[in-house]
Amino acid sequence: MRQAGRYLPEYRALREKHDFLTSCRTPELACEITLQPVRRLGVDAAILFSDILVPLPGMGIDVEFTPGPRLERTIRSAGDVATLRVSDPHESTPYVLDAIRLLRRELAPAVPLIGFAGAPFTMATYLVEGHGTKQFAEIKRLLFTDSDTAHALLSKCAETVGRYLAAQVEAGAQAAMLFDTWASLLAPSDYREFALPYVSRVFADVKRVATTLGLDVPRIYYAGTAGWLDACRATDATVIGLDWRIDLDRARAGLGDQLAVQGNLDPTVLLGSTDGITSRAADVLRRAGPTGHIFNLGHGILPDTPPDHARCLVDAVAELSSKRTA
Ligand code: 1CP
Repeated sequence: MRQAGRYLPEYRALREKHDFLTSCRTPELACEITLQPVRRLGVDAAILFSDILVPLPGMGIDVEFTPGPRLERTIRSAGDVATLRVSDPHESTPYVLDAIRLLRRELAPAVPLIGFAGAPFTMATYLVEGHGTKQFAEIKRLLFTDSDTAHALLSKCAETVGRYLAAQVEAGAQAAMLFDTWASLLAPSDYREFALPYVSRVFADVKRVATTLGLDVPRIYYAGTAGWLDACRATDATVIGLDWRIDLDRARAGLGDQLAVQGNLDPTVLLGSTDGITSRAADVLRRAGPTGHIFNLGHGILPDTPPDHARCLVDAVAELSSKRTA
């Protein structure tokens, strides 16, 4: 999940001088912010500093962050969908690809770089709602009253996101992660109709480009927690990211043994005592079993997290997992 951000004084210091979008659009700044948690926490992997909504201006919709996203206009009709472009990442987001190339030079070879994008359904949710929401009334209204327009919108999102994530792999990202934060609000049958086929399309693009390059790039699908978790087997992901609302042993029972899992510590645990952090981390590791698990928080780190507590977690996971494999 997000490992950079406001909980780090060095992030706040940079953000005093540069706004969020400027930080995303300037390869040197995006590179520096990506490296901040790697240096301070000693994590095993880096996640590119950017946002899932960075490709929207290329599709024809401006966005500002206050700090949550606000879109210049919404997409709610067939006519609106017709105004959206399928963007070429080399033209619309060259700075993301430059940041990746820069990071591959700056990161130690043992620290892989995770590239990411928003999954089509989650992107479509922002396009229809225009901002973050708790109700999701407009996106659901579109799905249930005009499913043809919803599919046309999801197709454009899938094509844009597929090209975007595949271009990140071409530029040097060593894993490709899709965030489908809002798909968990769908009933299983709606998930199968409106989200799953478009996730598969994006991962097909990633797989094709990786195969052409002779690379085996993990495809990580962040599903949060959802009633349709077993359907994730059909997404063509190789890893499923989970939040904390499901125990990993139970999640595995639904996912089968072909998929690795990622997650699933509640980030709020980092606000508590260091003893509590260590014992919760041990519980996640115990339920995950000895292989096929990438330890991670179940969602983004909270702004008032003490950086020392994040470091304590990384150290505890390193120690507990070295004991486990010893
Ligand atoms: O390590 C990192 O910092 C990675 C960078 C990263 C990622 C992976 C950011 C930076 N955002 C994201 C993903 C993201 N963005 C998701 C999927 C994961 C999740 O569920 O959180 C979503 C839904 C967004 C949309 C978004 N952008 C939100 C969510 C809330 C809402 O109102 O809908 C927010 C707050 C943003 C802005 C943003 N993105 C990233 C940061 C550090 C921030 C805060 C901006 C700031 O510091 O001013």
